[in-house]
Amino acid sequence: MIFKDQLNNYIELVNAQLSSYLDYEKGHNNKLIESMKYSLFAGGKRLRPILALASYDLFGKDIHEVMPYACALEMIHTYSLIHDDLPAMDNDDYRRGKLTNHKIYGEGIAILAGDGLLNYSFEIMLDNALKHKDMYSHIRSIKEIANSAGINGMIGGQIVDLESENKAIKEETLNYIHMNKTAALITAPLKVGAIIGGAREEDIKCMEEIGLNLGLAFQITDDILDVIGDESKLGKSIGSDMEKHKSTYASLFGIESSIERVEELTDNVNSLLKPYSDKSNFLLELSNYLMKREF
Ligand code: GRG
Repeated sequence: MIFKDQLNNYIELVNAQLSSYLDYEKGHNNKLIESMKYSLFAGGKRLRPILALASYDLFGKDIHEVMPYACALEMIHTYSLIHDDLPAMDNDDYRRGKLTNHKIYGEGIAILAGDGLLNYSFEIMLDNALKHKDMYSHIRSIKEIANSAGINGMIGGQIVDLESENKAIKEETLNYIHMNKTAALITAPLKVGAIIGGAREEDIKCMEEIGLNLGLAFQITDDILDVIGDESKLGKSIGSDMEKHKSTYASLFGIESSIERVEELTDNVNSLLKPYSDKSNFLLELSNYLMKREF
């Protein structure tokens, strides 16, 4: 299958599954479900679930096995964006060109929508794990996802990012922020796809390496786009990263070195995927595509 077809195929699968998870009867929690759906279907790229599905496809046979984890990762990602946009954090009025959750539903509901998505993601994963007599790979995957989203992952990176605002920071601190705030939740889907697909330990390790390189390259590209401008960022309001003077790769090392670093990291991803030959073509194209932000 050619890349774009495969990409759309993955996106459709994920969207259908997410819709079914949020297909609730009308009830007392109507507003909450509506606000969770608002952000979940506000135009995200579905990068994290796509990575889980693509990694699974390298090793496993029935993609539905990994779907609960792919969808849970998107829910966790969406919760983090809802909370990140709140006045207490980045105070953004727009995301993906649309009003942010709290601008539509108010801060209280936006906080609960984020909390709801986070908790529901674990409910979905554990429900799925309980359907299997041999739960090892499922519990291992859930732990992987909890780690990547928690204090030793995304939240750990976010707190250091918050504390570093308006300060000069060292390269080591910036790396910590990027590896935890961004790369952790990009690495988890690649690892989980391999774990659920029944991959060997060395392949799981390789997927982890790919995720760390890809995640860092993804964040540096984001930093570069923040400086050189990009249409998708036009919706950002007062309080965005630039106005708060957050140190980024681009501000610390300049655009040229940042681009070189992204190329270096993308080359690493390409080399790590080589042993998987044709089967890894999708991931190969995806990583090159991501760096050019054509996706
Ligand atoms: C508030 C708990 C909490 C965590 C915040 C993820 C995060 C940590 C903040 C979001 C802001 C940000 C710039 C994060 C870096 C990672 C990143 C570039 C996220 C955007 O991911 P995409 O491009 O988003 O995959 P879409 O819109 O496609 O879903």
